[in-house]
Amino acid sequence: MIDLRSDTITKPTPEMREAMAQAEVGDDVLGDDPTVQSLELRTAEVLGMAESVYMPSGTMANQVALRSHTEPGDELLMDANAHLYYYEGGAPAAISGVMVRFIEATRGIFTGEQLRQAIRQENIHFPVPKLVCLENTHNRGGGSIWPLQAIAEVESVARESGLKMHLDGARIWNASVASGVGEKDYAKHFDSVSVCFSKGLGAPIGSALAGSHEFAKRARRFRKMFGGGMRQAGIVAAAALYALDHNRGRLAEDHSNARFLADGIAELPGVKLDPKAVQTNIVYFDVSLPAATVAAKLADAGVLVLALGQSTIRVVTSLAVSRKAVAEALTIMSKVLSGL
Ligand code: TLP
Repeated sequence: MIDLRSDTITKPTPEMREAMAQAEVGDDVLGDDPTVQSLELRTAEVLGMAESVYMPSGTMANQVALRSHTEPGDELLMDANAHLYYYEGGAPAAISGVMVRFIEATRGIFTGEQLRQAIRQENIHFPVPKLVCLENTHNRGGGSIWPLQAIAEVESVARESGLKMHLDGARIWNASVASGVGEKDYAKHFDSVSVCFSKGLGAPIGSALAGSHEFAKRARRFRKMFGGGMRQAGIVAAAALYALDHNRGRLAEDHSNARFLADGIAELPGVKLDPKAVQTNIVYFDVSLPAATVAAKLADAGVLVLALGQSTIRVVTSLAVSRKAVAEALTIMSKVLSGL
């Protein structure tokens, strides 16, 4: 099977497992795990933020961020395809009791002017706008990268109205490798940044949430409340630390494989795909038959993809799929789609 469903399917390599086996551990809820502490320091350093808090998942990191920044009844501003609204099980409403106001976006990206139009002036009839959320790279935007200038414009509008800024940076590593803009240069525009080690970086588990010391203190309290306080977590934090220090640079390979795949898929019958839109490791395309039917046929032939909606399919490259595997997947896809 060639698995192109996500970059979350990566498994720890022997070197990563060795780092896990050697990890010094302790009870992290009691503040005793040296490996978790090293990971939190190293992550904060890479992001240029004061502190970071290790989290079991990207979803928990995002939702702890929302809870830490808001009070029930507050309003968040984001695009309708943002992971933290679209894919997190209604958590903003269920956990933080907040409302979401949408900004129309192109591939997940909107302008400062659009944000300005969406912010309502103070009035007792309205919820209190609190937090602007961006996602970089943007998953449902097709792995799109927020241009730094656009982030700066959005930030300046947010600050004029006293709003805070959160970044879902699950794939900030991909954005940085592809754009050449350092993680720090993205992060400095935000009050909080969530990052994932368990996607393209290849760790089995784990995320982090970064911000000021004051923010991190609040985040630690909510992490515990949400059940995310972990004991000898160094065993998995060691994998994240290994991933952070060894697997960021190689993401360029995944991006080149995604472009190769996109160029090939765009030529197949019944497919709609603009290869120029592919910026990182995520490729979306439309098919003329129901996406679930196409995905099932591809699975029978040995290629796993994700059917999303009626006619859309997503494929993602990662360290789990070499150039050779990607080329083989393309040959299989060509046979299957030509035969439908
Ligand atoms: N994304 C997963 C699915 O949930 C869709 C994937 O396969 O892409 N932020 C972003 C931008 C994400 O893409 C994801 C996971 C998360 C947050 C959540 O991370 P986890 O799965 O660790 O909770």
